[in-house]
Amino acid sequence: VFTTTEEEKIFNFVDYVAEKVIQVNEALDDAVPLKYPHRIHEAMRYSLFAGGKRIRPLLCIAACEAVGGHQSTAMPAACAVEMIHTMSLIQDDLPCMDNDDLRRGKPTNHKVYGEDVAVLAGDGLFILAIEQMATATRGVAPNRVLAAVRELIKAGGAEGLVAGQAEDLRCTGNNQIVKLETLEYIHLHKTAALFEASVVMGAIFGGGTDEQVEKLRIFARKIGLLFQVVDDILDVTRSSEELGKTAGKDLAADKTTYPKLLGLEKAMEFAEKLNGEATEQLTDFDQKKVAPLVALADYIACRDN
Ligand code: GRG
Repeated sequence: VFTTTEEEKIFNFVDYVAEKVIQVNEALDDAVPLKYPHRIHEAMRYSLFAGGKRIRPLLCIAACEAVGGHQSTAMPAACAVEMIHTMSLIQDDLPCMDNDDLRRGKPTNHKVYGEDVAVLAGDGLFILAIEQMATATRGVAPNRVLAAVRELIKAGGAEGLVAGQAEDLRCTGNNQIVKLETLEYIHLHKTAALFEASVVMGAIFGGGTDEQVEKLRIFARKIGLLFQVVDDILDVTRSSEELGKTAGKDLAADKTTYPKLLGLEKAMEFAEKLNGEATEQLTDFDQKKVAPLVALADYIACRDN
């Protein structure tokens, strides 16, 4: 929605996302060119351009802008976080992990390139992400670059994604029902950690104060958890929608979910509470500048895929 002058422009989320996704895709295209050896770079690009929603880069850019920064300073971090996300999906799909044939409706990386190349493609993306952060960032004080690199590494490693995945694997199978605290631990590490790194890195590169960075950190953790609670709710609602059309396969049958532990209504209330607590962190910010973050939180709360 637009009015006459640029100042009066009302925030339009759809246009914002469309524009930023194009810019992120261009930056990723530049960051991961198809070069020698071709097969490994092709495999890296295959998963990177397989239709991801780009939520983490969008959060990174929106956080940078929320503290008054320009997106160009956050773009290397936005690309880096998408590379780490992509590598984690490639690894998650491997036969030794979830053994999935499809991701985003397309054959998984190892189905197309073989397990050996898929592992290397993941490794290549992980290392390139760190290189991006260290070399592509322009005009940012070295202590900020270092702080951001630390955030990303922490989110990826055994205090983040790796910890969440390890705990998830430990709790999977044999129809185990895990405790609420364990479920929360898994989601905070598998999902919220990278949301947190995305937002915190954006705020660091945007020149945010320590206080702003910490508020945005809490915001990101809340919406990271919210993302998973909504995912669990969608599993249930999609399953019951499918009941009419198919034999009624329960999409969430073999895993513990928030609706399973809390009931659907309480899970929905929890999602609402998380969204409220997240946006509460943004009250002291310039409301025009945080509009994209607020809209992203609402999108995460209300998404249907
Ligand atoms: C980082 C060294 C290292 C290892 C990775 C395999 C692994 C360890 C972690 C798995 C992490 C994982 C699969 C988390 C799930 C995260 C998640 C919520 C995925 C879906 O995110 P969307 O919906 O995905 O943003 P799109 O498809 O839009 O990109």
